[in-house]
Amino acid sequence: MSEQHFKSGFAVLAGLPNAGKSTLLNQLAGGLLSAVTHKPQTTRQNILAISQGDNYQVVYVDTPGFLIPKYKLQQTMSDCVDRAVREDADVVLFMVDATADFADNEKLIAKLKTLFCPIFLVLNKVDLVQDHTVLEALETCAKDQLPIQKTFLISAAKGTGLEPLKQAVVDAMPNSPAYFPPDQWTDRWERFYAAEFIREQIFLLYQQEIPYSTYVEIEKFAENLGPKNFIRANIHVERESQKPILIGKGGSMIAKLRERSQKRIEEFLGKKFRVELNVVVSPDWRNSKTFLEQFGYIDKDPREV
Ligand SMILES: Nc1nc2c(ncn2[C@@H]2O[C@H](COP(=O)(O)OP(=O)(O)OP(=O)(O)O)[C@@H](O)[C@H]2O)c(=O)[nH]1
Ligand SMILES: [Mg+2]
Repeated sequence: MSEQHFKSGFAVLAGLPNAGKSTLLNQLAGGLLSAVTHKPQTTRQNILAISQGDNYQVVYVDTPGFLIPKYKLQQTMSDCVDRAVREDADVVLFMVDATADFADNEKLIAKLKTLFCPIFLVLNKVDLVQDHTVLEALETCAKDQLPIQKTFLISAAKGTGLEPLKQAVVDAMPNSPAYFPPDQWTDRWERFYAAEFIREQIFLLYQQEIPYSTYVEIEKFAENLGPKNFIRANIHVERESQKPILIGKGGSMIAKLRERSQKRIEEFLGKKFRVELNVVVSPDWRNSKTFLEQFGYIDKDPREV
């Protein structure tokens, strides 16, 4: 295949929190690259998954759920969506949970209206919809407001309806050489995934504000040291009062978290790890520019370096 006919570009998944973007990314990537939980606002940063074929390379971009920011961390999440749809996208996959209220998409639609790239409507969770007319109504509603080029009915969780979507995405890619080396399947490294999967387990294990108030920092990632590799992570919380909740009575909760995180990391990285967790209070970090920079959610201001 000559370079001339090679297609490559970025397909950006955009949608409200909980629409199923990360579930779809994982299906498209054929692996568990992005954290999925039943709670909204699981994804905090853009995550890439690279899909390769003989004559194409599609870079799928999972973004945080679109929301109106209430605190600085949410502002950085919203900036991620903005950057991905405006600067990167060759096609936007507008993901809609077919069981949710479509009217909630109003602000996201206003943003998508300003784009020049093609938009595909992806109606997700169709496995939960009995009445097909609901899907038709959603499509009509979306088409009334946006220049939808194509519509796909999928169940990301069950993996149905994905082939036509994948093919349409490849067709929408411009002629371009590949952006990444052929054996690369993500832009993130093992440390990032270790932190992300510990965070995923926090989302699954704890209630209310705790998941939203935590940041996971990998303090040490050591491989090839004896029979087991070793990860030490600091879990940052916002307030002193959250520390005992995270730890639980007699350390029961943190022990459970450690066990589940270790299992998840081992599955993903395909190696044995010993995981050690430590809880640290970083006061009001979600609203602190200094902490958000330190945690990598915002780039450091070069004038201050
Ligand atoms: N029944 C059903 N559930 C789904 C489907 N796709 C995703 N889900 C569930 O919906 C929930 C949210 O999925 P995610 O993939 O984390 O959603 P997201 O859009 O990435 O959410 P944020 O990262 O918070 O923006 C999870 O509990 C998924 O298992 C689907 O096709 N059918
Ligand atoms: Mg997500």
